Amino acid sequence: MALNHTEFEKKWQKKWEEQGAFKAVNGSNKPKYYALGMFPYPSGSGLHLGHIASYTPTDIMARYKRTVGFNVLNPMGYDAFGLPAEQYAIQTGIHPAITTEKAIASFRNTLKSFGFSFDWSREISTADSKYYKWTQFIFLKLMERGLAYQKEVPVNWCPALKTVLANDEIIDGKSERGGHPVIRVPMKQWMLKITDYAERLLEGLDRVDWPERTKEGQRNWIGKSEGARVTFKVDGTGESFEVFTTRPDTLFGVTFMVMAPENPLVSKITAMAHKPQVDDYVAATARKSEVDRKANTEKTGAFTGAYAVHPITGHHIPIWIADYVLMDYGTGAIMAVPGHDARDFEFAETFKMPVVRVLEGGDKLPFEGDGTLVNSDFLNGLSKTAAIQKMIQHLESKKIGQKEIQYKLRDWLFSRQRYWGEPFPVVHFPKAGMKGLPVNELPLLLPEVADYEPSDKGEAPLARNREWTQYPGTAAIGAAGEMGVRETDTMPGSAGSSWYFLRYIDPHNDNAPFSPEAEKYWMPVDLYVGGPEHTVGHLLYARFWTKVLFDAGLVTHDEPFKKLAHQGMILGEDHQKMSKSKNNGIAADEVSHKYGADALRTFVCFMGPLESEKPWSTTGIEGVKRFLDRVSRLIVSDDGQLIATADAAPADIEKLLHKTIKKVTEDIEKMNFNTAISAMMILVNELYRANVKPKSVLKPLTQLLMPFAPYMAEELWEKMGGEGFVSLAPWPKYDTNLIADDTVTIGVQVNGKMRGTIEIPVDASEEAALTAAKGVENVMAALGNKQPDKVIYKAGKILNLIVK
Ligand code: ANZ
Repeated sequence: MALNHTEFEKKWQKKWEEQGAFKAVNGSNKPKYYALGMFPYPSGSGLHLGHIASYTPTDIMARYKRTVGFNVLNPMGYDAFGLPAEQYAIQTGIHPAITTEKAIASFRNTLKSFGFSFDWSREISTADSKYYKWTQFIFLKLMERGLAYQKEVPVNWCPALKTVLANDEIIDGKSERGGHPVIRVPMKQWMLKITDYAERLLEGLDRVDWPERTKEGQRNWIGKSEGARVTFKVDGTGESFEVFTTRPDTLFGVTFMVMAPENPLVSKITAMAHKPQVDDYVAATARKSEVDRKANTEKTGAFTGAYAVHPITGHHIPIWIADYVLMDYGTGAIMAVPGHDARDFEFAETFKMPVVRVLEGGDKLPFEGDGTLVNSDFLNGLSKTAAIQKMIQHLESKKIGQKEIQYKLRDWLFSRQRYWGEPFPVVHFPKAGMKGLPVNELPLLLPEVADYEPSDKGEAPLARNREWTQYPGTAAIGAAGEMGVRETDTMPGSAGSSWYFLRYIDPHNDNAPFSPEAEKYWMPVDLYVGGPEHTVGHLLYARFWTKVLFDAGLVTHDEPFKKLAHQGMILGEDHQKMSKSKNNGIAADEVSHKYGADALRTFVCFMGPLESEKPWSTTGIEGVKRFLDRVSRLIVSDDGQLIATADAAPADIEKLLHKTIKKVTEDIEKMNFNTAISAMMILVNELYRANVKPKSVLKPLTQLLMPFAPYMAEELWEKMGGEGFVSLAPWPKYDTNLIADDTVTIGVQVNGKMRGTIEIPVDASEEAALTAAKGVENVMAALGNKQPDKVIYKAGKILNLIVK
């Protein structure tokens, strides 16, 4: 029997809390470190392993940084508005606030049991009016700056569910939940002008330490395209229209034009004889979801009977409509160049349209690569890049077009016809128009309603509390003597989460969302950890709001998250994604009851590199548990007596201790937690082999273990007479003299090309060198994850691996 975790977990939780061990200090002169895990949605189904996998790394960093002299902020809260609580309210009639409060209480308990070193005095909930007061305040700032507006936009409306659905909630034109048909209907919605920030959202990515694929994900989502706008006249009418093209060099290859079916010009230019087909096609398109339209299916379309005039050659070009052209990108119309664009080519094949080559290259058309211009008048002989420049100059000088930059990014649809969200602090007056509430009327509390269900027509539940919606205007807001109607939509879940990291820094401030001093000191977040699924949602919105607050002079940092890391998903033991239907789920609290929070925390780190997917393994956690028990057995006997000794450590053990301190320290700094744990395991094995239990080694070992297994570390530290909390004891230092002499850093080559370095003992065996090299990601990649066919090793000099 080693130490029993159920006995001491509660004890240390209580002590940490009573003594405020993890309180972050505002107004400290120490350097700061702000570690943040993405706050959870407090669902009824409780905390899952993914949460543990995300909060453990931030906690390790927070715990480590405290012991090396930082004032650490490691807060926790709840993203508490959202659909599930509301759905539950619809079914049961229980107010979502009650359900949410219950879920939060359960989350809080579970989170506490894992020993995370959160500063609980800073806990927040986005559904708390003390919090959402400031979400509403920030919305007013957006409104003041012209970044919030209302617009009729086509939304995915599901009549059966009576709600608007996001694109990813629709599969094959049907709702993911229930399989009900979804249609596109125009509805008045709040939009936030994130598109105004497209360029700055791109630029800022160059200044943050984020995983490259996440940055790339945001770049693609923002989707910057450089090209030109070109004007075409419609033959025989006074009308003209513009197209956006990234390939103005191909203007001589245009053989037809295509407009989005929703383009308002379509009805004006369609010839009488073609009206029936065009109308049919427009109606058919309206029934399609955006996802289906973007899917690369068979090309369909209809001819309008109208012709455009080529701005240079004067040729007449037929104008078609087709759903592969989208209304909300560019100008909602394109010039089609089937010779050099695959989609236009397919369309031309389907409708038997001419295809003209204007660039040389490729053995058949369409040819989408680079080449020399042909059949193109004054562009002939130029390269693609040069031709683009020359054409833009030509268009500008003749005033038939200009250089243009387009972004794929769309404005952010910011309203829901729902109950459980922040009410908009906005009133609509018949004459004075739309007005924001004065700040002293915030928070605008969510009113009581008779039922939570949205109506058939998309009318929001709040609209049914008629008394609440009435708002008598005042001179102060420029609507004296008028009766106004409150906005009855609510904000989406992503509102509260777009700034919560700023509230933690000053969570009890009733006069401002946060103080300028707190912002200057604490921001930006030094380490943010969460799932990669937030790449283009939350992470982009949070950056946008931060930039708006920066422009409003409320913050001094315009990028909120300096370093970002994603925890890899924990898979079931069957290597599949955990899911109810596969019944392969692992409940975090069950595991921690059985093996202890320390074992679970250590195991999620030991399973593999932070960012990679890792399958759960019961034998794995048992192994980690055994390791922790082995550590405690070096220090206390089964009946709880101290058995670690005051003897000096043998020289080789002492050396190994210092190497271990170095390795663990460096690994934690790099968030290579699995290798840090291996290093400690080696030290423990050596202690057993040498059959010694010197406190001079075991105390620092306990310190190294503290970020991973904090409860046990406290308990053992106390037994060994350590001073105060091991959680706050200064991190052990290593003696460079003790480790300097016998290790070298040597280069590792794969097929003669340098791929990385390893640090190994001067006299390390070939086998040891090879093992170390396999821990270097670049080397493994160059080996294609295969065994080398030949190994050339010169001890202390170089390791060269040959693969055929
Ligand atoms: C002529 C052309 C020739 C084009 C060629 C491409 C290749 P990205 O890079 O994604 O910005 N386009 C423009 N607006 C569109 C819309 N609303 N719906 C669908 N397609 C649209 O793509 C820009 C290109 O996509 C534009 O350049 C246009 O086709 C098309 F060899 O113009 B291109």
